[in-house]
Order: sequence, then structure tokens, then C-alpha cells
Amino acid sequence: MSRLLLILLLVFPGGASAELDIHNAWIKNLPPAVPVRAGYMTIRNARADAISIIAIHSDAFSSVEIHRTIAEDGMMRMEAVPTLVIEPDSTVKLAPGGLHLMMMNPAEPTKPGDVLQIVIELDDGSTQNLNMTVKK
Ligand SMILES: [Cu+2]
Repeated sequence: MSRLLLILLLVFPGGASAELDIHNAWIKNLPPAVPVRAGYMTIRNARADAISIIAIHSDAFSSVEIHRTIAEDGMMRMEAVPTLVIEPDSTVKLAPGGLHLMMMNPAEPTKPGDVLQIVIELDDGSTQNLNMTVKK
């Protein structure tokens, strides 16, 4: 590694990528027979520009989508959100009954306490790894 690069890494530990501050990232545990899990988190964009999540993937699931829950004619249904925009200086919550990650086909049965990693792709081309804890 060049000396300049090393210095840059020390001075700018996050690099120049558009990183989101993500807290309370967790996955609701379900019995092995259920082929999906829902994931929740609080996402903060402290920057002056909007950041969009354009894709999420994980070795622990066959696919991960962002969904929103909408009430229509008294029925609740879910709809995919292909791009989740987090406006500048704002916070988006994924929580039960609202926005959530829909995580398909766990590679292994999940249990409370498991930590599963996902990779979040942002619209600036950067990626962000996130550990999510499985909870009851
Ligand atoms: Cu869903």
C-alpha cells in the first residue's frame, strides 16, 4: 500500500463514499417452515445530499427486497420499493407495519442471536455492509 493511500485512509476512515448511519438493524425470527423473514432498521442520512439504496443482497438469503405496507380497501398489502431515497439530513425507519426488508429463503434456519450480514448498494456506486441481529 502506498504511503499516500495509507494517510488518506487514516484521515478519511470512511473514504469518500456516501455512508448511511444505520441503527437497530434486526430480523424478526420465524419458524424454519416459513420461507421469508422481515428486517427492520433506522437509517440516517446526515449528509447534505440525498442518498438512495438501489439494491440489497446477502449470502444468507436468496434475495432481499425493500417493501412498503399499504392499506387498500381495508386490506393490508405489500409492494416492492425498488429505490429507497433517504433525503438529506433525514431519517427513514423500517418498522413493523411499514417499510421493511423482505428477505427470501434463508440459507440456514435462523434463531434469535444470529448475526446475518447484508450488503447495501447505494446510488453513488458504493456499498455498505450491515450486520443484522435475529430477534424473537
Ligand atoms: Cu414484504
